[in-house]
Amino acid sequence: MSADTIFALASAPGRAGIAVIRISGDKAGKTLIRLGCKSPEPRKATRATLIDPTTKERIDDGLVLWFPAPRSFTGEDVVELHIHGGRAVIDSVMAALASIGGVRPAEPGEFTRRAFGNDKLDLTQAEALADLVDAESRAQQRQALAQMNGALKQLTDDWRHRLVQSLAHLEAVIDFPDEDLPPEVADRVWGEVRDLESSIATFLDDAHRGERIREGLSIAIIGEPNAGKSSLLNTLAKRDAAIVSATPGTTRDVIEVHLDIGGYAVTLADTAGLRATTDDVEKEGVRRARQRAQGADVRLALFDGSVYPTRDHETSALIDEKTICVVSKADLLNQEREVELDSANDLWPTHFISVKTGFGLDELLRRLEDVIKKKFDGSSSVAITRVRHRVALEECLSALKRSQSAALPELASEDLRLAARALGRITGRVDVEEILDIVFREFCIGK
Ligand SMILES: Nc1nc2c(ncn2[C@@H]2O[C@H](COP(=O)(O)OP(=O)(O)OP(=O)(O)O)[C@@H](O)[C@H]2O)c(=O)[nH]1
Ligand SMILES: [Mg+2]
Repeated sequence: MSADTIFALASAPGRAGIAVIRISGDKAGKTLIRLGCKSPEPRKATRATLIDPTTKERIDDGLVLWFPAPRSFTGEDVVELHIHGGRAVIDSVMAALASIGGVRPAEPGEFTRRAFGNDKLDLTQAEALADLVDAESRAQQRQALAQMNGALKQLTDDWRHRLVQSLAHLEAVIDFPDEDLPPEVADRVWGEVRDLESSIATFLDDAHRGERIREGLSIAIIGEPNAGKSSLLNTLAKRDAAIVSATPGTTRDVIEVHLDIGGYAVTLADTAGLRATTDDVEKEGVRRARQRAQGADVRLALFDGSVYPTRDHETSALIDEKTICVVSKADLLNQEREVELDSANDLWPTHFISVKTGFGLDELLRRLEDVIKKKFDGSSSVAITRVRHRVALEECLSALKRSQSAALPELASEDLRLAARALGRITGRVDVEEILDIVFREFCIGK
């Protein structure tokens, strides 16, 4: 059992109806006594008056929950205090707790780290917990919940189990060459290794869907100066995030807003108008615009409707299969929209919009939704959600490949051992210390 008992505000700081303070460690029960609470029944909400241990003054009237070890989130004795969410109440309860010997405020992620230490969850589940707390879209929420329920853990544990078995069989062949081992043992080992190799390769070939859902899809608006990019961003974001003006070359920096489109988190970026310029600041803006366009999952190429059907070459040159072409200022169009299709290039144009009248905006959003859904088609409930997982799986895969062409059985078995170790790192079974800090650093205090 850990030396210190820790406590932290588990709910968000700031004025609220209720605040929750969590206490974990072997002195958790003692803190209750010091606060004047009679030993409550385990796992039952109990009404209690909290008393300052030094002044004996009443500090709040609230609810107390008592989770004796090991049936608690951390696996240690845990107390939850549900108190009134005012600054003075929270401060006085925290001060009272801090005055008790052997009890101290928790570090970020310390509760979850203790839960991991007591085998209450593995690393992928701890990561999923952080993701669930951060989830902003339904897709992020669904993905985090599946991972928290152990989807990725089960898959990697299963692979690792099969790998360790094959390794054991291979070692038996090496160690007991003269024994009566059935001749097909080695064949079975290599059959299993090939199977694992193809399962892991297929799982890795996922177009980074899980990471995309977690981090959010990136959409960049590009186009010539004055095309109406910033106006479109503001309209989709429903706020004045970017400066709009009739002066071409207004936007210089990349301006990002976060949106939910069809249940998926999206980062929409407004960029500087693309044109050749001698202004150093604008030049840098154009460089950033191009860079952003390059890295985006989807591009919205915006063409100025006031000069339609003329279109600028800088933007046209960037049209590819990831691009949706849009003509702005449809309210100013002096041509019939029927001429919209230029037979020379069927990518051009697709959508007519006006942020002034709202024309075509719903349709554009629907189109974006379709594109995003198509990208995530085939997402299964198990996903690679972090680079850490991907790196480990890639290491595993190359060790499996190496093992099959190893010159000696001893070298092959060493490769299989490395492959199993790489899988073990995903759930935190091996080489744990080096990755623990990375994982738990993502947490805020009280989680
Ligand atoms: N009539 C009309 N004017 C529009 C529409 N959209 C944008 N504008 C106007 O077009 C001008 C340029 O708009 P911005 O959104 O600043 O254009 P931008 O592409 O961000 O321009 P830069 O940042 O300079 O590259 C502004 O005067 C807007 O009011 C529209 O749908 N209809
Ligand atoms: Mg702009």
